[in-house]
Amino acid sequence: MQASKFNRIIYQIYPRSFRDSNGDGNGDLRGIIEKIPYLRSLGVDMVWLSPIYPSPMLDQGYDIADYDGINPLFGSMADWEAMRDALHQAGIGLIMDLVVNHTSVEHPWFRESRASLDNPRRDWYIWRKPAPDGGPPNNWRSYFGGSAWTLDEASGEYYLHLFSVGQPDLNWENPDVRAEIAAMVRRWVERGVDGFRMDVINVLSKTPGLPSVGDPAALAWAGEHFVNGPRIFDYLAELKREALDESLLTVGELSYVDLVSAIRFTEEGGPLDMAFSFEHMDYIGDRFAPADWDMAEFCRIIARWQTGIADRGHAALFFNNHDQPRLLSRIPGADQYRDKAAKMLATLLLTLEGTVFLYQGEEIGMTNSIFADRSHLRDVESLNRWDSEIASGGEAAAHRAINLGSRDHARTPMQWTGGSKAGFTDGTPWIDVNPNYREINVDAAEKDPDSILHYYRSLISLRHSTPALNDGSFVRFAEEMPALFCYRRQSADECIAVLLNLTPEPQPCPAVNGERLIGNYPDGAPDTLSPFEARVIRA
Ligand code: TEU
Repeated sequence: MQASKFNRIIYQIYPRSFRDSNGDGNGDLRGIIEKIPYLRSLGVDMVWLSPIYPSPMLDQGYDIADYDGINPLFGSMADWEAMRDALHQAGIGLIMDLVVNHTSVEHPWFRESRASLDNPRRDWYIWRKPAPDGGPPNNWRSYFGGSAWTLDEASGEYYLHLFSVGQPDLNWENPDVRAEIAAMVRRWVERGVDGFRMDVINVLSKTPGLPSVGDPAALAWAGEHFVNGPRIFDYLAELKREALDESLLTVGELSYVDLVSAIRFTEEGGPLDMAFSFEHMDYIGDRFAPADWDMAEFCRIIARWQTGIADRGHAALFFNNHDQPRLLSRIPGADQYRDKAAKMLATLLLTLEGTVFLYQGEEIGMTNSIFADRSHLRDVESLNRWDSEIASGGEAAAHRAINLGSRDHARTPMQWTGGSKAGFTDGTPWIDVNPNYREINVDAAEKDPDSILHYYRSLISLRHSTPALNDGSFVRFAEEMPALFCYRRQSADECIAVLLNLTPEPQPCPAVNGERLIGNYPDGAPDTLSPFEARVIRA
């Protein structure tokens, strides 16, 4: 079946950790080419590549120094073209990461901007004089900790960086900045990409005057003057008009977004095809000091978004990405039932309404890793957090925070084999391989007909061949049973029922008659679900 734009299944590759072809310890584009047969056999329709542009890698490539180049760490433009062509030959589309809220401090635009107060590019970034006490111009906090402002000693002014100190925010108020970004996007379209994942795309527009926020530490306030700012819809409409066409797939990453605004971004005629929202990941609060993971709450949020966005906007569905600890490691009881819990989560993800995004390693049930000390961490946010925990709580507090919340959990190398370095590299990997690679790897999963990997394949193929799973409405039932998540996907001529046990204990469940399409246990009693059991039934 030819998947419509919205029915595609998309696989996120974190290139530095996917496959290293030249033994330098860093994943690369030739490594991706090697693994195209694997992607094809999984049945995915597109891949999204996290950034591969030239970058000092302070934020692992989300700090871009040249929008039109390829980081030599990953290969050359010729390698990129070879990868694009090989993907296309395999029938797989290519989505590039568009990071335009900020550049790297190494970008020539920023070098010029910081060179002098009267440089023509001074206004391309957000510069302000110090507050009367000499401190930052307002109380905004960086997403990665500390003030969002850094003083440039040479000019005596501060620049704004919502992310790391190496990622100054572009000034989208300036029409030259917008024109230059649109031209850059057009160049990538001409190079043959099939879509864009737009990094923190709802924070481009800041409230004029850059007023301080109510309480910089409180999530509800944190983004008050830059999340969905006053001109955001104008900017994105302009970008769409100037650079994008309908054949491209656009997915926005929306920071701190609520349902109402997510719909505005993705409704018919809106600026984006679909959007990632974070309520189902962020309800635990601070990732490094989270509330207990609560599957009932997680599913309640999912159900609310499913029902709310239906027919109005379009959701990009995901449980894992390069910014999140592995979901499998967060769920109470899943350590005892890794295989069953991974398949239950897969069943949930692949039977919801929206466009499905998988993250590398999820399909073999990869888990969080262990970081012995600071020297094993690579992520700028984790390093910042380690330091602040050491200062306030000491070593034990730092370990606890990192083990719960570090983005590095998602960034350990893809586990291809049980051999040396998990078959990721012949060299020394840039970040340690998770020690569990001997049991959890693609090779082993290929050989086991009952593996998580084969289960993902079956689900992907089921979704591709079952219209109701793509277009059917979502209706929850048996809501009075908090240990379960049950829903129907209903289209004009088909009804699919999904029954999930969210717990590591057997649970009574409503009886649903019909043909069993897939499940993670052999057919059991109709009125009981085993630990983390998932059942999909054509009702
Ligand atoms: O992430 C945006 C971001 O802020 C996330 O860290 C988000 O807050 C978190 O996942 C919610 O739990 C994007 C990229 O995905 C990330 O890798 C970059 O570091 C960041 O933008 C800056 O470009």
